[in-house]
Amino acid sequence: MHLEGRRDALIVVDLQPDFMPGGALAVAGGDQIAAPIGRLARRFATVVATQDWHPRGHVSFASSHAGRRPFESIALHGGAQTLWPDHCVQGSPGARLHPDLPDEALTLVLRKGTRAQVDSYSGFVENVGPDGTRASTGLGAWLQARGIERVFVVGLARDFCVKATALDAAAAGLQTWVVDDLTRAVDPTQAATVDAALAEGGVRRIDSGELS
Ligand code: VGL
Ligand code: ZN
Repeated sequence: MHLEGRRDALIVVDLQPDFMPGGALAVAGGDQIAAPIGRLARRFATVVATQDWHPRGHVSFASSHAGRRPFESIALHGGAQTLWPDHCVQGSPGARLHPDLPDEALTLVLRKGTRAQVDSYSGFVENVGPDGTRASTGLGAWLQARGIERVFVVGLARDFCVKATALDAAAAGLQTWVVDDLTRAVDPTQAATVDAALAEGGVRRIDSGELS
């Protein structure tokens, strides 16, 4: 596939130390994709980096719910919320963007999950909030205002924020690819389920070696 600067954007999802080995919510192999994503970013004229950026005591943290453990699920705002170890706390080292992501190549850094009572896996639309709706982050309109028609999604984690971001990009009318070799999953054993959801949502998959 031939990249076209005018209409293509790279979306780098949550490339942050807390999602890498040694981090608070470590994703196996997360560190292996940082340098190649950094190199790929230099080839795009439009690069959006999402940054998970939670206040202390965030509703997605198991530590915020008495008696709950990480990776349990609770009912929240009429939906289901997985509980996580404390991660990507605003201003903490684990919440920084990975240094292999060249700052000068980033067009937009979009912080998400910033509201204490609402999580956001997707860079486009938050998870369900207290009013029962999902709030837009504005990213779809931002991309459309720049004439972006196609987006390529990389980063962490494939089964949560990459999946949600790609599905919402496709739902926003963008032609959407997940660049498979530049993602890693929290639970790789569920890959078939994630792949089916992506296909169902109209998201295509590609390897970085196919981009020219
Ligand atoms: C993510 C769980 C909690 C992700 C973020 O980036 O996939 N997963 N917060
Ligand atoms: Zn998070």
